[in-house]
Amino acid sequence: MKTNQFYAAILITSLSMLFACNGAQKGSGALSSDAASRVYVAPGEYDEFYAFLSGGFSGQVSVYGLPSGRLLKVIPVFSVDAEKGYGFNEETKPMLNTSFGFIPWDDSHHPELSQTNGVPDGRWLFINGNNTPRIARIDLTTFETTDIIEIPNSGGNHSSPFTTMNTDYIVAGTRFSVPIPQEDVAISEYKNKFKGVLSFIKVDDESMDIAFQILVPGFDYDLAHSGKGKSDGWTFFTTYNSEKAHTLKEVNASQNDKDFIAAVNWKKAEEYLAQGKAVDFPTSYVVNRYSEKTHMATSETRTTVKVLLASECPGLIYYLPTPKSPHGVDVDPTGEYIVGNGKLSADLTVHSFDKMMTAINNESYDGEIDGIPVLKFDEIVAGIVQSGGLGPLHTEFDGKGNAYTSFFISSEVVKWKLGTWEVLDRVPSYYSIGHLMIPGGDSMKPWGKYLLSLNKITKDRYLPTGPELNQSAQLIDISGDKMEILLDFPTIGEPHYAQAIAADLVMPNSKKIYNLKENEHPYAVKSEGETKVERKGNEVRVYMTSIRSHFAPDNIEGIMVGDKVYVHLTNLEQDWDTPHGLSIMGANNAELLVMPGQTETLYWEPQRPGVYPFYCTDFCSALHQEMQGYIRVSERGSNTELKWSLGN
Ligand code: RUQ
Ligand code: CUA
Repeated sequence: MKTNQFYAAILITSLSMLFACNGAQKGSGALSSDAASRVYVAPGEYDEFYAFLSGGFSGQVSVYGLPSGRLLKVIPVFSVDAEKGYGFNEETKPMLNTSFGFIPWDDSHHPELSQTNGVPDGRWLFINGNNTPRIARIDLTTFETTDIIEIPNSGGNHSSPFTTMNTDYIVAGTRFSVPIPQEDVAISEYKNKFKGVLSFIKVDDESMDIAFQILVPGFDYDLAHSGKGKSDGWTFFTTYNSEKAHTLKEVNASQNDKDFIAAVNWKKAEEYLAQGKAVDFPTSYVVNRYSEKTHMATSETRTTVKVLLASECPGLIYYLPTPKSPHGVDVDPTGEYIVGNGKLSADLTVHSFDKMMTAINNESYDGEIDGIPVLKFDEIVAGIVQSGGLGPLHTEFDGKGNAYTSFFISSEVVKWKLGTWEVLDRVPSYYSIGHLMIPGGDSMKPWGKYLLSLNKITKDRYLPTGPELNQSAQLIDISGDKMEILLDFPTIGEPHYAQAIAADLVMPNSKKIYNLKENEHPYAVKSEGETKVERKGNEVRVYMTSIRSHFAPDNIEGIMVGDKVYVHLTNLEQDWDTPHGLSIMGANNAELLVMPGQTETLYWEPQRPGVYPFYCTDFCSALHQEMQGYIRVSERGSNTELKWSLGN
């Protein structure tokens, strides 16, 4: 199809979709009669899967149970969260530090579960921050964010944080190329000065750091997936804008018939690294880690990063020509097929890993770009899925030889067969699907029972809520030959991507309390007897405890206007699900929500003399309403004695 014909097709399809949306009739939405019973999880029963949905512009991760679609938790990651005090209390503020300072918001796109032998293992969930390039790790024993690492030399951290099959690395590719190192240059210098980097981040139990970056041509790097099985050792990144356009990109970056999938041999990169081929680039990036022992996060600034220059490392990268500005790149469970989802195309191009290796051995090149060989298209293509739909974005697999692709423009999920490339089934999405997700569907062993369609537009699916409607997810049963829609549910923010895992791989490890005896917070107290208030100059530290249903101390006097007051609250409870909250009237801050055995700190600068109540915000017992106290604030320089009490 010629380009303008193609755009005409897009236009027609989009328009017809719009009419379809507006014309939808309510009351006729019923599905097969037993759909409801198949998503019904009776009161007191558990869901079969944990699903982790990105919050997009909310910066968070939300956890749902599947098949019920019940919201289990919202995990604060890249955005401050007043509900949990994340980014407001002293302990978690450092999590949001970057080389640009404290950044309380980001745009999170792709949750990614850690894997062992190519299968999600339930240890960690990673997610990227797109705007100020970052990657976070969430510990799945606590469902809390434990690490956030900034990615230097990057702009728009989109192709991230996809893992290798043993979580050797998680990766990050720059969506927007930028001057590297950053400098003040004319934007029209794009073609000469702007470059991309692909980052490989090493992960272990205690830390995350950038092992190396690879300097690559100034394209846009959109998505990634690593090889598995026989293709382990390779990571594939899609590129668009191989035109290197810097203005009116929607037209100028869509000129070339084919862009590329960059196949990166990271085992080769390790060899080059060992040979000392990497260059130390001066830079600045911040690594933040929350310790479960001290209950505090700390930030560290790193000042160099190891960079391999793709042009000087033969065998490190090959380009796989792929039609029409590919978006997602997805590797099937066997590791043989690399699916390029050309978002401006009707067809889907599937490359063969074996053929790629043969082409590399035979040096079947179609020229090179900045020293990176371009492989001959015809020699690497395994097959083409024809007329799958319009505007393919992402593909996942069911482990039974089938693939499922989201088509944004024609707004549908299409099921097709690996190897024969025939289309088997299609089901509409409501509306404009982006990613789709099968539990384990990008791993070697998918749980091929359900598929979640993550939709960009909601329109008329729910009761209207003014101009803004929540985005929407749609659960589809893929266990039979025909796909069946079972359930719609609203999401929080924009669920770009999601991951899901069998509940029994996570549930047994879920932590119930923090052991109070192991609490190494420097301002923790382990009993009411140790509680106290200390003044040093105008700095006041309150060592406070909570237990049903009182704080100790509960009355404090002798605080002055302009003091810097730190209330360190240790929750003495050692029972599951017994947090206490703390809020102080007039504190320019959020509440604290302190888990059993944990210590958190509320910072407060009292502004006016008076007596200020504080109270517990989490309904914790029959006497929760009694769980309160007072802080007396006197004029600066007054001689009110510093004293505190409980029970008198
Ligand atoms: S995106 S809809 Cu992953 Cu941010 Cu494809
Ligand atoms: Cu403690 Cu309410």
